[in-house]
Amino acid sequence: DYPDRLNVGVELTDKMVEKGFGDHTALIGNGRRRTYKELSDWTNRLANALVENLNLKPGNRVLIRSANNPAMVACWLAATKAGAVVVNTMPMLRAGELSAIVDKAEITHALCDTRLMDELATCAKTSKYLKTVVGFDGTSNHDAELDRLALEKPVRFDAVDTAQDDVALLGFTSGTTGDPKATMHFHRDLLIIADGYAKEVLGVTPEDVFVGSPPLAFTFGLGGLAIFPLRFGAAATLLETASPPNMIEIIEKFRATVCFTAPTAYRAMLQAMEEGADLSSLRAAVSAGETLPAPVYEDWKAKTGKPMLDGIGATEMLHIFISNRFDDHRAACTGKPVTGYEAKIIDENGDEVPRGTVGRLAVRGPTGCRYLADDRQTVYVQDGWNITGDSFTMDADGYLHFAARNDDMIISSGYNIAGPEVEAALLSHPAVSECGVVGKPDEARGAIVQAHVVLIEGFIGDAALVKDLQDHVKNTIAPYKYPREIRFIDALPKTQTGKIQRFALREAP
Ligand code: 3SK
Repeated sequence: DYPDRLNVGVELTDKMVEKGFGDHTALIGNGRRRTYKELSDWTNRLANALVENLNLKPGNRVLIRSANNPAMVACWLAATKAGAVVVNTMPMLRAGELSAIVDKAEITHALCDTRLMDELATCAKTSKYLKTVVGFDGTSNHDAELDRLALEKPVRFDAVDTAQDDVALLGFTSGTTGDPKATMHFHRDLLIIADGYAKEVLGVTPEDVFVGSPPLAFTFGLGGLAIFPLRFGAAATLLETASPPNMIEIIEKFRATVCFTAPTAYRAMLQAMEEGADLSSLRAAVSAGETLPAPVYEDWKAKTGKPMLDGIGATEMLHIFISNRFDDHRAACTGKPVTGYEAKIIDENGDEVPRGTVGRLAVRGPTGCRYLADDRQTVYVQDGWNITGDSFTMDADGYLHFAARNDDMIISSGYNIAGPEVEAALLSHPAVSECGVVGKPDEARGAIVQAHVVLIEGFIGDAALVKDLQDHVKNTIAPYKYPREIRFIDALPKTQTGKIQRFALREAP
């Protein structure tokens, strides 16, 4: 239940000060710590500058371009307080990708870390929408135009009186297909994910300190590294380069308690623990964005005595909607729906399949997909259910088990083979660092299983290793699933959010 008039920017700053969190640490990053009071003042000054100097109007679409840092969070909150619809973007985007977003979202204003200005300036030169571009200092030294404008402004701002169902955020997703879509999320949606998943599953308290790697431009990161801590008076540490060693340093230094990252980083952390890293402060290790291989889950449990919380989310749904729980978790299992969400497994006709049968995952709940001006809306939402594009089974006890992205299913000689299952088998071989498995068209079989493998340093990709990997898969899962073709590559093609671009592997010569 949320009031009709609701501004999520105010809820996460000024309201937290009113609730008594003024002196608590809110953000840590770039060598500085900010309290909730400082964050509230900072965002109010910025919002005054956006309105008075940059003529920002409620409903204007504002693009923010930055790596994860406190200034990016402050800009997002300030623009939200001023009633804007925000599009957070990642630093790696080039002018062409930025232009596609600017055109699709009809962006009028852009707030950009001055270190990342070039590509945005190129995009603005030819844009019919983007007329106002202003720099901020991502290093928090307040040394750029927007910072200087803000410093002269009062620390009070009359936030725009938005409705709970006004759009606050556009989350862009290129998915694994490369064709961008914008998903609209209301002010209330940004609180629902905190009051649902973060409260129910993680039990966040003001004592928590968050750390993690997903970009704030990705709703996984915005939730996990900004909304969840700020909603409960906790602290967020923000890292511009969130490599495993940097995350470990922060965990040790600030005794971080909640970590959001993907299995590949957890594998590196497990290795670092062998070498003495102290991750004992972590009480919650959230894994999402990629399938969690059972060995990583098992290893984590064995080394830390705590579960790794695997979950699945989607930009369309805003955040995680199915998850394991601290007191109810298992390997190779995504868990059960977060309170408020329902899930079912359906066939091509939309009928529910028997328990244990692979089908398409359909979910509904308090958040859901609303694409901006996109025909794909009617594909994603059918009869009020969101069809996420993932294949799952639901077991007799109602637990959900990931099988594959629908387009990751390989049909070979009449067998349905889930690419990620073959990947998990390959990953349990000591020579394999990362891998992506796809179907390669084949006259006799329809498709064959083709694996693209990145080796751990020191291993040589020769015929003997191919045979060894094939035998290893045959001994690990049903033999018909083994990769008939194995290619060794230096790195996997990935989306900016770290997901394997299987379409690029399929297209590889
Ligand atoms: O699993 C994902 O890809 C995801 C996407 C958006 C938000 C949260 C998550 C975990």
